[in-house]
Amino acid sequence: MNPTHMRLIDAEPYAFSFEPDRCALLIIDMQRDFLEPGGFGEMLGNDVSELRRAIAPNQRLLAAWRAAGLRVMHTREGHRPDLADLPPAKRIRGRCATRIGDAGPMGRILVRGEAGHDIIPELYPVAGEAVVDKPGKGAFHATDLDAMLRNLGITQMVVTGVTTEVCVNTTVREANDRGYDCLVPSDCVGSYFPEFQDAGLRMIKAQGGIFGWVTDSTKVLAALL
Ligand code: C5J
Repeated sequence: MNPTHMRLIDAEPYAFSFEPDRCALLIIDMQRDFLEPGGFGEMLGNDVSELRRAIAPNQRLLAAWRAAGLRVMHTREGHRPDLADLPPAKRIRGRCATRIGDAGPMGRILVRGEAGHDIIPELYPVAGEAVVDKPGKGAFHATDLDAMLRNLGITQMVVTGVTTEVCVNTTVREANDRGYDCLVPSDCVGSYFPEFQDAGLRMIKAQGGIFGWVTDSTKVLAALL
């Protein structure tokens, strides 16, 4: 593929003008803490198997994106080992018996450097792919993501990962306010709640694409050939 050639991707509410050399694949929080038993997601009472259906489509998209030589970035939600970047309100939210920073089966919950904080092996970053550690739900809050994107000339993103209504939605909204165009492939994002999966995607594409565009991974893959 010629990365300088714009191509149209079938999407809702209308076709997305894909400019490969200006577009990053941003994979949000595909971490063991959210996708494997014993982590933060399960601690909050969720069934992690709901999220795991997004793994295979992400693997196919990531492989094609890498093969096309395009830019990939990953994010991880988590906190410093001393928890100095963890707002007390976030630590006690949910009033769970086990909290962020406590010991769990995959190490301290949502703490950087612990096994559970790491990205799942199926989507593990390779050399040259930026990994953005974020303390919040949005990938722009308290990170250097915006600076990296601007310095690299990135103006649009294909955003995938988990969860649809929390970190994916927050990031797409933050990106939109900063002037980036975001395309979300519905099969590459996941929610613990089917109704939030649906609503989270509808909120992005409603009102003429108020936050961005929604498609599915087969249409993005077709544009990468
Ligand atoms: C949540 C996330 N759901 N990555 N984080 O707490 O969506």
